[in-house]
Amino acid sequence: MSRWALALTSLVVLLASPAPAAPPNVVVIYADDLGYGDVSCYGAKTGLTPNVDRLAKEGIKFTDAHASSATCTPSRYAILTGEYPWRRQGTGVLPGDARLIIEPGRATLASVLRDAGYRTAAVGKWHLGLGDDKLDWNGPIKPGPLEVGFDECFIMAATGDRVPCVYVKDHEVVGRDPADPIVVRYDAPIAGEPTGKANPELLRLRPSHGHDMAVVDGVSRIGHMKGGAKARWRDETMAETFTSEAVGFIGRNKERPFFLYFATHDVHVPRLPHPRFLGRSGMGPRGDAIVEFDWSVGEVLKALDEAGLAANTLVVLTSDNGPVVDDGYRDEAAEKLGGHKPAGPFRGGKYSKFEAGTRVPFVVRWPARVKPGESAALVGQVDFLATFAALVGRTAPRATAPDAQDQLRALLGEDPKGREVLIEHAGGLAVRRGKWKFIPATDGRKTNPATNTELGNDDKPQLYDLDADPGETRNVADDHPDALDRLRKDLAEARKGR
Ligand code: NG6
Ligand code: CA
Repeated sequence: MSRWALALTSLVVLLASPAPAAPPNVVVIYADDLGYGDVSCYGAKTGLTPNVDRLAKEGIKFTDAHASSATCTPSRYAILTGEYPWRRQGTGVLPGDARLIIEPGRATLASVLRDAGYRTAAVGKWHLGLGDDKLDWNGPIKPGPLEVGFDECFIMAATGDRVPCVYVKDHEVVGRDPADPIVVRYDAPIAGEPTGKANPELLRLRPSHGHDMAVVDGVSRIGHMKGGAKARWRDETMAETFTSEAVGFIGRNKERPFFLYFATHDVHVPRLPHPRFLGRSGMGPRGDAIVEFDWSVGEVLKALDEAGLAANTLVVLTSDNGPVVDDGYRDEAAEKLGGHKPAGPFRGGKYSKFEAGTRVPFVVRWPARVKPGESAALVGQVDFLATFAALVGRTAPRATAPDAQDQLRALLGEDPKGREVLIEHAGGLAVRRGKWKFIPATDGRKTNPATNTELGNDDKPQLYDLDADPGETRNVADDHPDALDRLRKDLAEARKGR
């Protein structure tokens, strides 16, 4: 062989040999209040959520996966910090003017990936507080996502039903107008501003409980706000707005690894999906919001396909807590539910210590690495920081992420078991070990009549065998003293931080 031919052959061999595996992009799609049974692949009627179903078919569908808590702020705190929120005061559902509850500079899921060379973005619902005591909505809004590991953000401060009803991009309210300053208060009404309570004639969606303060876009909210007329969001275009930000971020980052935390507003109240989704579910606005959520998922998947990034992008889709039907507005959610079971086979829902409080849909897709299938491993969002740190060859800081375990093998479908023990949180705590679930005795109320939720409280200790009884209907505490004792100890150890 001539020297040239030899050189050519080596070049061909070099080009044909597999390139070192590039780190995968990471996309977390975080739904709000989406229940275990709210998507077709987890038991809802066929065709309701084709895009979520596609993701599940191409990935792993987890059947025992959990948000850390049965409400939003604590779950988001856990997913980003790797610390159970019940270790910290002030991590309950926050008002829209709360200060940031994650210390600037603390290691988060985002900062770990950023430090590993990822471009990071938060899009959608934040609900972890913004700024400090002196926050002025008309000036720079910080600290916020950019101070805890995100390179960029496009968010709402809290929830769709809480003021301020404006978007925040990086450090600034979008559409801010110095001539029409924004005032936000939670302690008292603002003189001269209408409220849902005093001016029901202004409302196009009425509250069923609470939600009778500031009127924005014909909907009364929690908290009071004045000004910012041009900056106020329209509820019907919120999903579109967030989705186009998510899609834009993917498009801008084809050439480098990225982490997208895409936290949708759907299917939280107020449920006002875009008119093109109205009637699509046959279940009223709550079902239509599920269809809208599925559309958002489809747009993200399409963006990954079009950018040629789908194969080496790890997508996780999950929810911040279980489902609730009436969460405070007269939106016909209960009346139009029909045979739909938002919680699937589980008992309770959002706010509850029963399984449906935290057991949520959870799908992982990474075509380059993960074999499609189903997993019954016990997994929790509190592990994301350590798990994704491991994915990029790093370790989680034990001091600030004490509860995050590296569960990468479980997430990739290589370990069928997952966690030994997982703590569930809904006000108080419950604990899981294998098939067992223990809820300590408590004098808390048994139901929340406003939302019609069974909260899981009882004055006797409760033990359930979830294999035999996933619906937590038979308390077997008296029949299994050993299991009861084991789980009691698990809970005590977890409380101590071991
Ligand atoms: C509750 C609200 C509920 C919802 C929830 C937070 C009332 C009566 N109820 O206090 O509508 O906003 O807080 O939801 O105000 S979460 O998903 O953000 O945790
Ligand atoms: Ca929520």
